[in-house]
Amino acid sequence: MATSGWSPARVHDIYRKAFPQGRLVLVSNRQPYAHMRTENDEITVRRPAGGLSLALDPVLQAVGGTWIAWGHGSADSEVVDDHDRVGVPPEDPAYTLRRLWLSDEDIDNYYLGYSNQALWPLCHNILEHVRFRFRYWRSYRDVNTRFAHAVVEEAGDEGGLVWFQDYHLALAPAVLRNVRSDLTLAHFWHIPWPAWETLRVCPQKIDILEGLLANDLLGFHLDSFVTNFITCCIRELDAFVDWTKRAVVYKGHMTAVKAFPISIDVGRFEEMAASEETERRIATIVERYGLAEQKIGIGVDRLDYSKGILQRLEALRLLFRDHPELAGRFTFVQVAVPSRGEIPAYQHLQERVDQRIEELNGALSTDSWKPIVYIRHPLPQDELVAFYRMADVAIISSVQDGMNLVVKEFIASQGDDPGAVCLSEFAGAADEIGRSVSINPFDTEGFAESLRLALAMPLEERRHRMEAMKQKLRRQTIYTWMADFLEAAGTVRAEAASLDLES
Ligand code: ADQ
Repeated sequence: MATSGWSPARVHDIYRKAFPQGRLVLVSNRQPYAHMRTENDEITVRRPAGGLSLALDPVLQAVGGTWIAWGHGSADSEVVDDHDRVGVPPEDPAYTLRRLWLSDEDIDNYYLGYSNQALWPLCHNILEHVRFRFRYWRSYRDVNTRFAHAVVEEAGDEGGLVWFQDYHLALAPAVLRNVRSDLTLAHFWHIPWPAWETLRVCPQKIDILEGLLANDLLGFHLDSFVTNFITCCIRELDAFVDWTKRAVVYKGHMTAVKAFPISIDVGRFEEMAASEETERRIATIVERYGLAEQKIGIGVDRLDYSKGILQRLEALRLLFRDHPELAGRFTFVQVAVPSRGEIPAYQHLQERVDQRIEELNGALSTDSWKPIVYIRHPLPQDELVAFYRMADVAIISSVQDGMNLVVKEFIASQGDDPGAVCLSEFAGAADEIGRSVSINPFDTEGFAESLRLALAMPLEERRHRMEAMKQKLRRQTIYTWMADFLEAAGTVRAEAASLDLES
């Protein structure tokens, strides 16, 4: 298997080659472990079911160092020492988790406010949901400053890398740069970067750009996001740009801005999917939801307006309307985890999705069949894999998405009788995957027709397409992503030093 040979240990070697002495400090909003007090008054440790924290944790375990994040577990504050640190993983500590505490006001304003009602919709170009409030911004600035101060306390004196994750922390690099010019600062932005025409509506755009330009390396999923970011720097800051190197020089400091398309632990998904346990799970699922002799479609999403779930339901409505022969023969399984439920736009979305599914099921169900199985809670990864593996078609219909890992998880989970992939052209993954059935979620009729074609796709064509997609995916895993990023972080300051930045 082409993914073999990549492992946390190899990423460790790459890190140590780049930073022989220096400590790795990773900074993210979410933490990799939460300590929770149970009803029996015991403390348990909760780990995320999937996502980036799960993928980065083995690397931190291999490299050592510190992870700084918001401590949101109900017993988090009880297990830390006087410096808010706790060793993790709890059973055999390999690195330090440094927790930062947020008040309810911080959560409302920094997290639910500026991060998720200003930057998230702005970067996804969904301006109807953008809310700018002074109190959101003040809190975002304050929390970012506190994250930066925590880094100062954790970074040690040997240089090393500070690696920021995502849009919650756009200002922290600039605060840190002012006090620790010896550290290499790098940032990965997990969501799209918008065109200048969109960014310009943001009242704090200059601070955001300046915050990110304090990094030595800034990563996005796609080169188109890199281009958007650099264009914003030219339009707003009059920065000097070397397009060939994808480098921005601003106030005498160079930031390399590069694309690093993120991926998943491909080998792990392939192994899970091929296991006998998965076979057993599939049998149980078929039984539980009455899916025998059905064509099965699958959608797995956080309930977010960027994922195009309503557009997908509308395309399904047209598909069933125009192809009544599918009644009783095709079931769509929507697994949707409620997300950011305190925000009105998300509450509204949840209501509309619930209502549309109820309407569709109400109008079309028979005694022995309903068109949509709706699962409204997170599933463990091994159960998700079973759903992926049994499906005949996956629908990913994002109206805008940085990458989208679900499609990669689906591909890695396919076997000899693979499903077809209907993938929005507006998901970053569309640039990567090739050979999917491309859909435009804004063109509902075209979308429905693509679904019909995908469901009718002969086995040989599905195999052919899936093999091409798998080959590509195996070359780009979460480990190659980390290795590429860390290698670039290791050389970026030497590259900057070779330029005459003052001229
Ligand atoms: P998201 O928008 O959260 O992240 P996405 O790429 O869609 O992420 O991945 C979602 C993850 O959550 C997947 O690993 C999936 O398995 C898991 N998940 C979703 N629904 C689930 C459920 N019901 N039960 C269990 N697990 C579920 C952001 C950007 C993306 C980018 C990622 C990574 O918006 O564009 O791909 O970061 O950089």
